[in-house]
Amino acid sequence: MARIFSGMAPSGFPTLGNYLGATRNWVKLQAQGDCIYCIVDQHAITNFQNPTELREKTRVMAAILLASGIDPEKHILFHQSAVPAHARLAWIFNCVARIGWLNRMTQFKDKAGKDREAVSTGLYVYPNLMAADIHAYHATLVPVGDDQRQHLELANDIAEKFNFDYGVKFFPRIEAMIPAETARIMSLRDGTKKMSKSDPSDQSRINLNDDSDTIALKIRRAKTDPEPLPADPSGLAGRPEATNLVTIYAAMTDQTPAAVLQNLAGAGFGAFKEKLADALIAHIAPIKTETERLLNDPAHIDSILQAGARRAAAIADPIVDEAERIVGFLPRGP
Ligand code: AQP
Repeated sequence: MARIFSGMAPSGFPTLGNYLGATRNWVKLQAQGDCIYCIVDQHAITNFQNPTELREKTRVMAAILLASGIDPEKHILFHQSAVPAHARLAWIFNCVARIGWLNRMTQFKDKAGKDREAVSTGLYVYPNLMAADIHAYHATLVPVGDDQRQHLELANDIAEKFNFDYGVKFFPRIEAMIPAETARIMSLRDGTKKMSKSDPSDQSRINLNDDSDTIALKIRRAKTDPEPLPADPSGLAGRPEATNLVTIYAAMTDQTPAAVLQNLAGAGFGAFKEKLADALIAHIAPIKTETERLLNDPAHIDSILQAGARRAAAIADPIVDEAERIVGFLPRGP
């Protein structure tokens, strides 16, 4: 059976972008392989996190993933910092990856902005830790959104160079699983920017723990243009905000964008936004209710994550022990 790995950073509350780009696939993939899902708190601190809030966001993220349908009995759900194998392998990968490779990472350029000298070194080597997250399990399938494509290519380059430098065939190639139509959900305020949980504007995104009134308001305020909905997707060219809302509605109602437009051609955005808000609320409200129920018992959430971490470590430790042996470290001992 294929081993599937993916992670999500508790740098905010999960958004509709995380859900459509990643989580919804994570849930479906549970029928197809052994899944290891990781709340990557070590990635989250590449930007400063208030410690109390980080603990809260980690638990909320776990609760939302469980409420969305992740099964922690059949599969593994845990927090990254609880399995030291990730950091051990990341250090080896820091020494394998080349600075030139990291300099090409567009996510670093986007996140660092103009102030490159002032961001953390963790943000710079983040893709090496992400490669370690995956390779520590010899996972081969990685469900992610389109924004992570370049990082996965880098993870393959690192594995290839490790194998070449040490004359081994130790790390397998990994394959990205990127959903065709919802690979990149965009901000509600700017259709050219990805929807992001750490965007300073809460109005730019739908959070999976937003209540129904908040969802309706955010959709009413979402940026659009004055044209009605066209009859087919070609009429959305050059209209990023309209495209984004149609993509979201199509995903929420399990249709293609073309089918949505066939049915709603000529409708104005006022009426369309009401339909969209209703579809989102119908989908998100049950997740929010279950999330709140789970959050009433934080100790139970912690125990699920800790049990997951023990099972994750049992897989990763021997693989990372072997990687350390290959590079020439003495055994850690019992
Ligand atoms: N807007 C998006 N559309 C589609 N997929 C998305 N993902 C994130 N945003 C979108 C996918 O969600 C998974 C988890 O992402 P992450 O938490 O590791 O970090 P990220 O990609 O950097 O997501 P955010 O929301 O933008 O977080 P911050 O604000 O912390 O940077 C990934 O599979 C990602 O592709």
